[in-house]
Amino acid sequence: MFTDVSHYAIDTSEYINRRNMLSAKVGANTAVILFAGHAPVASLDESYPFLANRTFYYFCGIEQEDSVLILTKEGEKDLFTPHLYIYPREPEKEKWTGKRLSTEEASQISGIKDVRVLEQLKSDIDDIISRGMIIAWDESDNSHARAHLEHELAKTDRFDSATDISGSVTLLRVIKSPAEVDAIRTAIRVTEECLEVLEQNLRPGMRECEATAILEGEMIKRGSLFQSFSTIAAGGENTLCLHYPTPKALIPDGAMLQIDTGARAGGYCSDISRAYAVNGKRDSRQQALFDLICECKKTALSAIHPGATIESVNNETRKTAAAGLRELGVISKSEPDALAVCKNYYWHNTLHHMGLDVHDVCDREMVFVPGMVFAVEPGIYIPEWGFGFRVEDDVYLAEDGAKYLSHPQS
Ligand SMILES: [Mn+2]
Repeated sequence: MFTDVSHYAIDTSEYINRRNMLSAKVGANTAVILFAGHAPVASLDESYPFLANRTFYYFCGIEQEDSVLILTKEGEKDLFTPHLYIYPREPEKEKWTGKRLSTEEASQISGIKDVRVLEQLKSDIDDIISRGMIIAWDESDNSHARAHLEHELAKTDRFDSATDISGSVTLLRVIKSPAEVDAIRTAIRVTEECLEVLEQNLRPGMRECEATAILEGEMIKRGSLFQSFSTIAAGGENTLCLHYPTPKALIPDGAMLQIDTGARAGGYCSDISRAYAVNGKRDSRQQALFDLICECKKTALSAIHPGATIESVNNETRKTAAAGLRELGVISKSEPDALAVCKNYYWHNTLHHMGLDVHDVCDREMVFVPGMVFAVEPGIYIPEWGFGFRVEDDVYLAEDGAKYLSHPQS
């Protein structure tokens, strides 16, 4: 039996909690307006797949195009009154694009009693503006819908009072609740099952995209129709391209295969990178680099503690990388500034926050506190050797330090 996440969902009480937590950070007489957004057009009548704006989703759990969430805080009230706007059921349209949520279903998912049809949105927003309420929105949302509201608001005298809530939202989203950690753990379990299938099918001469197909096929089979991002599969020298976009090459005997992939569960991401010897046995250089990267991961894990920052973890990990590269002779023993030269081999950050977005919202200066979840991915790339890679695992920050959520590769 494998893990099936096709119906994995976070409990409604989570969304209610989150709205209540946000209401404590917003002043009186305010209307927070958040948009699900619309799938971008690829060409003519073909669109890219739709994924709701993650901040919108965070506060209501609705994954349906063009939906809008308005949270109003009127008079002396402490808590928001939430209003959700969705398309009405339309059997003719649903013949083409599938079943839409009924107001009852949307209400059940989100815990919002007041679910209205989108036709009402414009007059409701006009009413909010005419009552002199402060408009609050997420300025990191680049959707057409928000641009349109900005345009409309610019015609009134209310524009200058509009406030950005993205900072407050970030403070909520970076701390994961137990239910969120459970969703992430489930997404990781799916990814690990799929990686196991891939490992059983690795063989010299296979094409990179066959690895992609195995992983993404196995994820879809388990109900992760959406992955955290497009899987990266790069063999041999192609491992020197971090976001290698054209996995068409054959992977020769003796080469390494870099995999960077992640399933979703309940909208939550996982993000795991593995470095495989395609013939099942690492040669001495491959093994040496693998060992060094694992050493870097150990350093990173002990550097991730309450009070640390992205920068402090980067600095500690780079020291381990620089010392190891000198040991391997990649950086000359006579080099006076191994740390500076290490930048030629250590190209990217060691870690990033992970949640509803794979590179989750954060403030880079933010000091780590318990409850944060990170993908930790030290990577070393050695053009002189013709390959490089990263090994990535996901961790949870507890009071007493970082704990693995995934099972590290050995
Ligand atoms: Mn990552």
